[in-house]
Amino acid sequence: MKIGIIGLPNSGKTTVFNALTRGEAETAAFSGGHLQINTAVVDVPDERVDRLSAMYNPRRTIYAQVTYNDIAGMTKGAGERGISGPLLNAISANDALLHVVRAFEDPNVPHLDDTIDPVRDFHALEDELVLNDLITVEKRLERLADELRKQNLQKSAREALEEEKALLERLRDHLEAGHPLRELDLTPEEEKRIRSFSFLSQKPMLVVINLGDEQPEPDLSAYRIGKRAMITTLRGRLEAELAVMEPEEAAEFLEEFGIEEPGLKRVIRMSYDLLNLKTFFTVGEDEVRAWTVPADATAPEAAGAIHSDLQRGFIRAEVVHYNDLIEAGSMAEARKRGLVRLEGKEYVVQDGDILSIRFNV
Ligand SMILES: Nc1nc2c(ncn2[C@@H]2O[C@H](COP(=O)(O)OP(=O)(O)O)[C@@H](O)[C@H]2O)c(=O)[nH]1
Ligand SMILES: [Mg+2]
Repeated sequence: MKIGIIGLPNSGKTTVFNALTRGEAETAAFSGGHLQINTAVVDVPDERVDRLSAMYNPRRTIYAQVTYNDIAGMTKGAGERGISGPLLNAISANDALLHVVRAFEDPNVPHLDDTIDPVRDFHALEDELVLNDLITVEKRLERLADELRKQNLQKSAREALEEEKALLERLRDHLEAGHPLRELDLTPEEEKRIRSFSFLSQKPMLVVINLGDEQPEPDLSAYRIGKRAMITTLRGRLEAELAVMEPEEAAEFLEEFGIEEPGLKRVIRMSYDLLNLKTFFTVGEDEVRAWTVPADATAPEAAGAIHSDLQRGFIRAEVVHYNDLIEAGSMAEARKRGLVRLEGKEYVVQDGDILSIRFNV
């Protein structure tokens, strides 16, 4: 699972990246427009894993993970010409986007437009994504028109082209109205048809408003946030400093600024939830572990996430839901109460299921 951090220059992308990853990548007040990427893998905070780990006291505890890519090089106006190839590839390689928007004031950090206006900046970058996709769609529609003018087309080939044309025209109308593609409901077949285009505005997005250290929480209703998008705030610089402190020092710091809990946990959790995946767990003395699977995964597919042998030789899954296990207090008690079930190949795994796979290879 990869999340690309995008935003205008000096919005605080690298700072937010450092906060999320406890990293120390170089930030710069005068970063050039060139492409540069920082990458780090981060554990997704999950109190269910914490509690399971406390219950089993295993040798290893493994959380779900996400990869953050801090992608520099996005500028205003890029969409008019189409975003450059390497930058486009760097952004489209992600499953979701985290869009950092500058709200902090600092005369030492220049802004392209001189004034600080996060609502303007958010919509400017969103427009770039939409415009970039629109250019891609229009290019493809021109090609399709050329193809369809050919006389000697087979009937089936013509039908396929006509179908693609109809779909792309729908996308074009949506984009021309200024809406990102993530807000358009598509069937799984339609999704598949357009997957290879890697449309930027189709990716789920978390908008992070980057606040100054003591800036009050802004009104978020001024931002147009549609389907498959979420918005939150983060005190980027403060969180980045906090992220690399020793626990004692961090506690003092939190108290000084009147913060209950670091915001980075919330942001990591939100960016993971955005991907619309499910988490299941495996437990034991050796290892307590969170696994990530697509929302419609069946028990054998979940087994396959652990090891391909487990999917190939899948017989049954022993399933107890996390909530049931916690309520029962132990696996033995959950069994006694009949909360541990055997499920077959058709079973669709639920978020929070604890699985034990029976297999034979
Ligand atoms: N005052 C203040 N400065 C910040 C904040 N976040 C980032 N900066 C500064 O803004 C400059 C650009 O930040 P950076 O993370 O490199 O931005 P990027 O170009 O989007 O990666 C750096 O000098 C940061 O220290 C913040 O919340 N408050
Ligand atoms: Mg940067």
